[in-house]
Amino acid sequence: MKPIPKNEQRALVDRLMRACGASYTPEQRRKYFISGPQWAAAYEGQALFHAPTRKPVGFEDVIRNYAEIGIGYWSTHDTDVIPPDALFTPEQDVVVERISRVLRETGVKCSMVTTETFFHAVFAAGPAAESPAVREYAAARLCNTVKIGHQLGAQFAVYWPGSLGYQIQGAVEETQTLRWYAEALNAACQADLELSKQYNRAVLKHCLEAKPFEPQAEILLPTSDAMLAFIHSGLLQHPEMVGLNPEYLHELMWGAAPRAALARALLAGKLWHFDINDGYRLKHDVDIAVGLVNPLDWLNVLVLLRSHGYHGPFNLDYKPPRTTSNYGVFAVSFPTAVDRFITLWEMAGEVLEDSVLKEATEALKAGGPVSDPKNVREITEANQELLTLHELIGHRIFQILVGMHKDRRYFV
Ligand code: GLT
Ligand code: MN
Ligand code: MN
Repeated sequence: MKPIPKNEQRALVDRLMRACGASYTPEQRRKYFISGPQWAAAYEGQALFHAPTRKPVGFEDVIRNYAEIGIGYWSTHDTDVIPPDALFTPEQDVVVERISRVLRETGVKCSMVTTETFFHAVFAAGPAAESPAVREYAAARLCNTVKIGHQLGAQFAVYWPGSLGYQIQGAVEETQTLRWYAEALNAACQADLELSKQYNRAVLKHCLEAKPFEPQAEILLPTSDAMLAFIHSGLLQHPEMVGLNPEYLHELMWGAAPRAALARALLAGKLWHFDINDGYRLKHDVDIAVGLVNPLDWLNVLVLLRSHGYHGPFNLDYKPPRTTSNYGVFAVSFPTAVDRFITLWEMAGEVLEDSVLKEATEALKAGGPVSDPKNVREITEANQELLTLHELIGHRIFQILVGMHKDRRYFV
């Protein structure tokens, strides 16, 4: 093949995107509670061993592009949009007003705000550092984000305490650090109780997000389960205001079954917000777009969420790969991520309606007849043939994933 001239490359990408077909319209995409983070679209491809590969993109462009694609909601860190030195100054209000304007113009809604407590040098020892001044500043930042959330019409605030931990063991006393962290959350909830009255809005749903490793070497709240324990530890003044924002990959990273982690959050009534992406077990936080690594597991996750009536946001917390261009971020990366999510969500509906799966599941729940409830051999044998249905169920879900339940056939 001849080299593809630079000025023909976008047209090629567009043509092949059209050839993929099966994309949803912006109107169809807007029916789902899908949010696009500012930081995901603005990610420039940088990492510890990686120089940026893309140019900066501001919030106006991000929101306008989301609107065109049909991503109805937008989420942001405070410092994604307001430079750290401008926080708490009149410049902050100017930015918030500019954001409000572009949200109004595009019809995109701000669903979630979060505070960056991990990047700036002030958080070198974390947001619950020994220094009272750092802790006071961190708490003020959380409260300020709650205020911005109300000003922008958000329903959720997310907290990712990835820098709550240590590099050097023995330097940090864990119980004390967790108490200090709880104080910051308490301040944010207290501020919310006042601000929500002032803005005449419902309080935000405050959601903790766990990640097992990065950026600290050891993390004090590494999993969603650890966070559930923390919420109910007695340290929080308003545990009813605090729930979870699990991230699919963050559970996979520590070797968990994400679906089981989500199930535990559901049982606790704390599954409020969900970061959707994909990646590999026991590896670092690669934030690959939803469904590109584990589509079968994703389908099963969405079956669980659909069957439990989860109605919270699906936040596209992935990083467009550094091989994708600035143009590709909005031409390919976001629309395809949204469309795979919708396809998997609708497919999950088919799983729940499938007659084979229904009959198999009901039969398993009925079990085999037993006359002597203490006779171990009889109980075992009564269910032996039925248990083959577990594997049959797995096969059927695979068939649904590849469309064979709709007569799609693969001939040799
Ligand atoms: C950071 C992290 C994400 C969190 C973001 C919210 S920040 O990118 O890796 O998983 O959701 O603070
Ligand atoms: Mn996340
Ligand atoms: Mn992640």
